[in-house]
Amino acid sequence: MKHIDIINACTDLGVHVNGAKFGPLELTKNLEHSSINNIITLQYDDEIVKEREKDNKKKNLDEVNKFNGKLYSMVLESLENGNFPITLGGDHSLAIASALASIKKHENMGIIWFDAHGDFNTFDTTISGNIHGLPLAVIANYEKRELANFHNGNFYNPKNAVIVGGRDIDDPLEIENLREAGVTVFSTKDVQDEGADVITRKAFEIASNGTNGVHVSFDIDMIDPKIAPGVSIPAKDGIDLDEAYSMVETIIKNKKVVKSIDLVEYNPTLDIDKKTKVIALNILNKFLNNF
Ligand SMILES: [Mn+2]
Repeated sequence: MKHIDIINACTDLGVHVNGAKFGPLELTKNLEHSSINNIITLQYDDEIVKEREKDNKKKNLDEVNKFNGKLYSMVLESLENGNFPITLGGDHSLAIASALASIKKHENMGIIWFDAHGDFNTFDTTISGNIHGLPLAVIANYEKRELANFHNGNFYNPKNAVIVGGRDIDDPLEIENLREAGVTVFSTKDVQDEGADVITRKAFEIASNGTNGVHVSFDIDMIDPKIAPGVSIPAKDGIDLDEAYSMVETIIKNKKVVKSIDLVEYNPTLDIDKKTKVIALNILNKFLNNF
């Protein structure tokens, strides 16, 4: 049954490294699957010159908001049509739009953030000024001032927000943000010690507790960069491929509660021998085969 909408969110406005904007089209250019209803592409205006200066704490703020406002409408429309949206990135700032569109539709949701990074900075605590370091804080209503101006619905309760695979979280300020908000963090070491399936099941228990569903945001940089080098901000000593695929299987086992998915941060310009592309396509196809 054709019911999955793939939304290509071709952006790298949220990070000073270029190239993630080419990820979605690289993944979908020859993609065919009986589950796909539609493949929709959103690109930003090529005239925009991205800000790369280290000292700007709000890089590309207006352009990120403009892009996300359009993306939010596209994801919401897919949900309103009764379809299942998979948003392909692109840098992780796009999840502000996709996750908030999903909670706009479903009103009360949890979120699982598979990521090497916390993405829980605010404009006060960010070191880089890259907006892809803030989305989970925005979604969880910890930093919403300027980055969710297109959204008039609920936010995610941090008590139903879980990070899986974290290992590169800014010390001490971002860690303090997460602790103060009450977000659960399962580190890469937790995954290695307890097993990917166990940790992912725990994440679903927390995210689905008292909610109408779960948004899954899967950042490919959670995987070790030796295995998946095509990402903008690699963090060493990541999880291995068996663990990543085990997480995907557990996501699929919980598909009744999963309402929407992101697959983000694949950067073709930094990939080596298409290693990361193959992994991203494997994960995408597992979702297409099972949702
Ligand atoms: Mn991320």
